[in-house]
Amino acid sequence: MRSWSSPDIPLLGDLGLGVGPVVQVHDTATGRLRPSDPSGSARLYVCGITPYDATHMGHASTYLAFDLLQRAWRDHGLDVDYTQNVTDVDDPLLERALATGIDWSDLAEREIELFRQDMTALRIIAPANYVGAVETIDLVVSLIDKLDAAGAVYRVDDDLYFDVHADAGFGAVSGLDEQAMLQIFPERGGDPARAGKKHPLDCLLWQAERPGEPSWETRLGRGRPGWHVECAAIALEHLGTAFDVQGGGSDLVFPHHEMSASEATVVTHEPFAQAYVHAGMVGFEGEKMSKSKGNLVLVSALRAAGHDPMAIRLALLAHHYRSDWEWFDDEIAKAEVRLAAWRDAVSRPLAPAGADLLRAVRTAMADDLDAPAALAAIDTWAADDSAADPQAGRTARTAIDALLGVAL
Ligand code: 5CA
Ligand code: ZN
Repeated sequence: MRSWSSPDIPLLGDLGLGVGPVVQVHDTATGRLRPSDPSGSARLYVCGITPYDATHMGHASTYLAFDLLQRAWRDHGLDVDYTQNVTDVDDPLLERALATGIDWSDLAEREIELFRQDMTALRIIAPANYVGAVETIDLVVSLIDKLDAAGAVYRVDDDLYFDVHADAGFGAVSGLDEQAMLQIFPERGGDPARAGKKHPLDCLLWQAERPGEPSWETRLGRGRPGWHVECAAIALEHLGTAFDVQGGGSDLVFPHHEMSASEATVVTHEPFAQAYVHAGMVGFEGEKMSKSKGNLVLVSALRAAGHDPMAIRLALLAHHYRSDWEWFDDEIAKAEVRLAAWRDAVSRPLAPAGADLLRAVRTAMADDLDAPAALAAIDTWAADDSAADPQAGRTARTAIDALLGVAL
């Protein structure tokens, strides 16, 4: 489906400013920082929205994290091959459509368009491949056929399930034991208690048609894809195996990323991704911000209230992507003060030399995307009134644009 338009990203290397260091990112599967320095393009898959109640600040924070990763990769001289999905047919979307009386595909289209507008306003790099589940039915069917050939599929009534123990490495992404998995599974779309399953953790691959719900005629019968296999199919098709980073919020570690990885590995006999990178959860009023709870701060509402999208971006950048944090309404006012100070600072005819600042920002961002450290370095530079260098303001403006995506 149509993506959105990416912002222009200055290449600091082309401006004679050298290249940034190798990027280190935290991999959930190993619990360690790992260097991410592929030869050729870096391949990135980020799990996209389920399009209802888009775009809240939790979504924005997660997509910003992977925008920062791409900026750091590019600064190191890499090209980036970026794919994102849209879960445009799934239970929560259909439930919301039913509850509001809006056609499910109209609801999805409306929310995807709002998401595109919010991402554009926040200057978030767009995926080259932006792919909906409803565009992916054939790919899913063919992946399920391959899983079946590998002996990993069984039927419960007319639905198809994945036998998670077909993958000897099941559990390697989350590192959770079975008891912990069993606790989380039903909270995140799983159905451990369904009669007829071989193991409670086995997950749905294909759901047979239910009355009043959308379905597609395929050689598996009339139905629609399960959630995890959608992302496995899209990522394999557009990025291949062992791509560099599988990304999303930490609520996707289990079961979603665990299941997608196992389903892909059973078919390809290769790792799904090299690293699993997860953004922390943004909360509001004491709980995780979520569509199902309704405690949302929407990017579009902040924009409609007249807040500069660059201040929204700066408010998000003030938190490390891996931390869980809570949104408070005064965050935007603080970001507006910082934005104004930075705009003044880069406009000075003479400013403190920019080389140290560039080094500090690059070092921070290559070290697991430490945006708060980068912001602190820029604050220090902006507050320093030892005017010396006529180029420094321009260098700082360009570096802040390239590495943090903030247009001053
Ligand atoms: N469509 C699936 C992924 S395939 C999905 O999780 N959709 S979503 O709309 O619920 O979330 C979209 C992205 O935002 C996911 O990466 C999710 O992990 C992330 N996300 C959701 N809520 C929050 C939150 N409160 N804080 C940070 N990230 C969040
Ligand atoms: Zn996904």
